[in-house]
Amino acid sequence: MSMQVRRHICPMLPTTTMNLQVQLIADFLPSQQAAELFEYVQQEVRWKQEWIELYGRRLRIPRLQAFYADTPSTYTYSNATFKSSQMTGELTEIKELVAYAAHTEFNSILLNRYRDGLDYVSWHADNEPELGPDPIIASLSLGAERRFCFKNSTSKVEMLLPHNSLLIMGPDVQSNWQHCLPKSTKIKAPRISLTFRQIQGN
Ligand SMILES: O=C(O)CCC(=O)C(=O)O
Repeated sequence: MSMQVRRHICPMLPTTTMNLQVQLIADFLPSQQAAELFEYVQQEVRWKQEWIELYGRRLRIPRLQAFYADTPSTYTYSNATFKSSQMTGELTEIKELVAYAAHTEFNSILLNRYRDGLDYVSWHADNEPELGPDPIIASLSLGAERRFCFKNSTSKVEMLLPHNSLLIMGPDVQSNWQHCLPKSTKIKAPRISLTFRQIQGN
């Protein structure tokens, strides 16, 4: 699989709304490469449905996940600890393209697989200590289009994340906003997100 970013064809769309520092790049990869990557991650990634502890109860996370890193590492999220799988050549290639677009470096990818609209992620910020202060996080969407929401104490912002779009959340987003991907009973098709992170100390 050989991939290129078409930044000259698909410029970054600045979406600075109410001081929400995010950018959404449409058609991030050429469409054939996006389709191949979607197929690759569906077939080759080691998907697992983990458990979390919430208010003293053990619950299954409402989506499948996988965690890949350049060097062996762990990532703890809502009391669930992910041990990394070794980064693959295909994932490294896409990681480098995303790092170039986001003007930063990433050493790990947390992947989420939403089997249909009943899978979701609830309100949270990616502010785990492993990410260090003010992390830049980028998320590549493949498959079904889903709503994505941000909120802080005064505002709520919603956007759609279509297939093959790259959302870049800037350094102050995780400290000032929470985000979620809500349920939708209408959506029957799967969606996968590859979320790119820089784990500190690796
Ligand atoms: O699926 C997404 O685009 C976002 C997932 C998310 O919020 C997360 O992994 O922290």
